[in-house]
Amino acid sequence: MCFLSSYYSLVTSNPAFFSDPGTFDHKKFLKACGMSGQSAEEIKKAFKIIDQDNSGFIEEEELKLFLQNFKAGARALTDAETKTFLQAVDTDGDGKIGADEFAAMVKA
Ligand SMILES: [Ca+2]
Ligand SMILES: [Ca+2]
Repeated sequence: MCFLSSYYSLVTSNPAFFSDPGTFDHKKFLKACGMSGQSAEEIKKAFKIIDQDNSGFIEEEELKLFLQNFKAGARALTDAETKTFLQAVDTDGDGKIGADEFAAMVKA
């Protein structure tokens, strides 16, 4: 995924995201990752990778493991980080992130 192209710079310039609880900021993360410049197709692919059970939504549990999609062995997000992230992205309030909400987040 995109992520792969800018992945190394993301990991090396922001190691705290992956190791230090409480440091995650999805806006900074996506910016560092360079996802906003990705095509709709790339964004869809990224969504599918994060949607591990293929349900068509990123549920809280999948969001929690978000960082592990980028770096093997990365920490899980804390409950507080997961909730903040979810609330910021879940615009229709159903408690999970749909593909359209994901795309809107990436483009924001
Ligand atoms: Ca899912
Ligand atoms: Ca939603």
